[in-house]
Amino acid sequence: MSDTDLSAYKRSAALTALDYVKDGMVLGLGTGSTAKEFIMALGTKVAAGMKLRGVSTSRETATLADRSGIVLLDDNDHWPIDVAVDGADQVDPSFNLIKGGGGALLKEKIVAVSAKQFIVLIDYTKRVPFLGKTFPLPIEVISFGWRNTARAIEALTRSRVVLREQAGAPFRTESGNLIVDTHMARIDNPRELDAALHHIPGIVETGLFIDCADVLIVGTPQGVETYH
Ligand code: ABF
Repeated sequence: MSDTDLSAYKRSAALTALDYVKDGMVLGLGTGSTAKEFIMALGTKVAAGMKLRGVSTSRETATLADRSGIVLLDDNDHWPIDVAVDGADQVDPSFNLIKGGGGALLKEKIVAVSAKQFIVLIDYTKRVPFLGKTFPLPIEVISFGWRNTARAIEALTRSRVVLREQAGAPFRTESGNLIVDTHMARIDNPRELDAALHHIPGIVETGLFIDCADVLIVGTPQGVETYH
């Protein structure tokens, strides 16, 4: 299935999420191609007179939000986020998520847990019987001693850990950190793994989003499915 084919399913999920947006809301705005569909669709609401404010999870999203006429709150404000909307890389049957393929997992998690309601938008290919295997778990680490941190992750997970690169150089997050992608055959207990990873010094945040999703909207060839 090509990305072009999947974009129609992402878009249909994004359009369904508009039902959760009301005039005057503060929105948490995710990052990635599915979140982009949502932010562009918000532009039609703003053009029709809706007043929306937002918190952006990346510079790319900030640019899109600006184009859609959404006023962004300052990083230093307290954010009264009504609804956060974002994509995901994998979703398991308990609606636990892997996120971070786009490299924005830290800001995405801060925004998701700050929101009264967190809505996850995916195309149907992101649903998996268990996390891992087809997508490595991204983990954001500080650069100081990152090789030691990576070794500790390898020892804990008994998995291969790969430093993410971009254009031949280490990928840097917007917070200035590195990302290591952890190739796990199967994540049996995402909650336990997330807790154990947080005990390793040097790990800033993991791409495991446990008990975060309040609503899951899935674009499928048969139509849109919504789960609460
Ligand atoms: C963000 O975008 C990330 O957490 C996730 O890695 C990615 C999903 O990608 P897309 O929406 O482009 O499929 O939500």
